[in-house]
Amino acid sequence: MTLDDALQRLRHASAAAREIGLEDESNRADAVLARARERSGFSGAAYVLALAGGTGVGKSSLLNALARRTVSAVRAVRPTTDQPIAWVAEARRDEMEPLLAWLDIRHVATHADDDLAGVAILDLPDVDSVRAEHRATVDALLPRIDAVAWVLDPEKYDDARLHAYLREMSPHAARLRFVLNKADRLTEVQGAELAEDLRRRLSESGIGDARIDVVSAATGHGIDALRAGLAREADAKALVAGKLTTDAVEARDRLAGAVGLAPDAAYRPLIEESRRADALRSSVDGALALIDPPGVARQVRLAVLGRARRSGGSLLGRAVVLLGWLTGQSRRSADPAAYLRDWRRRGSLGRALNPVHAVLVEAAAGVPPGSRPLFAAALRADELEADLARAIDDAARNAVADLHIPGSILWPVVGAVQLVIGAIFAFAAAWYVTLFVSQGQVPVATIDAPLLGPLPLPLVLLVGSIAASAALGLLLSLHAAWIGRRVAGRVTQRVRSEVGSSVAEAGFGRLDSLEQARRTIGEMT
Ligand SMILES: Nc1nc2c(ncn2[C@@H]2O[C@H](COP(=O)(O)OP(=O)(O)OP(=O)(O)O)[C@@H](O)[C@H]2O)c(=O)[nH]1
Ligand SMILES: [Mg+2]
Repeated sequence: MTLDDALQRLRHASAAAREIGLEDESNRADAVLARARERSGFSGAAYVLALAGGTGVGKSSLLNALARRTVSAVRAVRPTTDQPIAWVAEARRDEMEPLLAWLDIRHVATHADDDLAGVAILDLPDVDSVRAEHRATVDALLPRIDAVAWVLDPEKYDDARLHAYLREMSPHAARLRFVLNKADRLTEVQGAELAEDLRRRLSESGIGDARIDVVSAATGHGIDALRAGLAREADAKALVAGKLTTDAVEARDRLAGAVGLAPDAAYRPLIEESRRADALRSSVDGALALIDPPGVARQVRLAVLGRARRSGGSLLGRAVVLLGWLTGQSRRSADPAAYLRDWRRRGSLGRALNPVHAVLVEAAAGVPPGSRPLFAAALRADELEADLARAIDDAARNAVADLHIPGSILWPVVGAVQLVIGAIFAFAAAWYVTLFVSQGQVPVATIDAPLLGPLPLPLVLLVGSIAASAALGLLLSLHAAWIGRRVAGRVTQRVRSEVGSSVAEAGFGRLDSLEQARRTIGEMT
């Protein structure tokens, strides 16, 4: 991976981490980005190699041996070196100045050795003495250093603290080398054995095939070979880019780890897709059981029928509608919006709540303990009940937001015919009243019906109007039922989709945005 790619990937990952509230992790990643930007802005003509190690191993002596003169003080009192000292090529000094200032190096010695012009060597304070500030100085400096030569001696080559340090630095193994100093105290065989043992220990700490020089700063043994090795590391630019790329990859891996993703493994959701789908389906089913789409459909059908009866009903039918309205019956049985609004009366939210709740708790448990509280807070599982209730309210409102109970131009026509029939019925009834009052003195016309013979006209009118009104009423009901079914079908479909999307958003919206961030952090470029 190129440095630009690694930085780009880290930038995206850091922004995604910040979006989901991983502030500290994101700040750390941004510090790596800033460091990379700063280091890239300085001279790439030479890389910076630090001599690091415990007190008294001979770091300063080694630098003096490389320089063939005293650059850094060596004394019997431990620890000796308090401040880092840089040893750079005279010709590069000015060019290196801003980089050394960035590293806060105040002591600079120069040399005229062209072979080592590509490397600035730092003698550092120790990492293990009683002076805690030495360790602090080194810890602050090391992340900015391009390469490190760990200096060890026969006593300190197997220190547990050293290996803990090295394990942390193992991703930078390509830019680490090891100098086993004070070889004059060992026979050649002992020196070789120690180097072999060190190689084995390093490999256990994640640094395979380590470069080890066995030297004596006191006698100069191995110093030329070490100098040649350092001179061979000619491509300072590539080395610096390699260091910064490794930093960026490591920082990205840390972010991935914080959201429960294994470094260099493909993205995996906290909750498997099928498990999430099952939970959503159960939750939507639970919500629909409360919303009751068949009940809503019934209300719609009755509302359509009511409207048909109001505009096309017989006189009797209209009276029934009016009565229903006056008693509030129609508002209870033919008001889909009110029926939807009342979903809470039809049971508890448990069936909708529990499947999602279980999944959210499981999701929060899927990230490392450090980020768990943050994920749990972001998922807001404890507010899920209120959120779901709100979501169902919204769905209930939206599903009928633009619902209007349709009419038909046929119905007023039927209504007018019903009025005429009503008038004929009233006329026939009045006729009978007249007959009754006149005690049969009024002559009555008859109509000859086949089979039945002559039938009195008022009777024909009376029975005929009742039959016609009933037949029209039946037709009206059938027509209204047909329209009602179509509207109810549309409404229930809408109810289902509104509930589906509202519950999905309320239940999984936050998990989905966390997953979106995890996906960005885990993205491989
Ligand atoms: N026998 C032997 N002694 C050495 C060698 N290199 C250094 N010494 C001695 O080891 C002691 C420590 O050397 P320094 O160079 O000051 O060690 P340092 O690692 O810089 O120590 P601090 O500055 O305290 O971290 C001195 O007494 C040196 O003379 C070596 O190759 N052989
Ligand atoms: Mg020293």
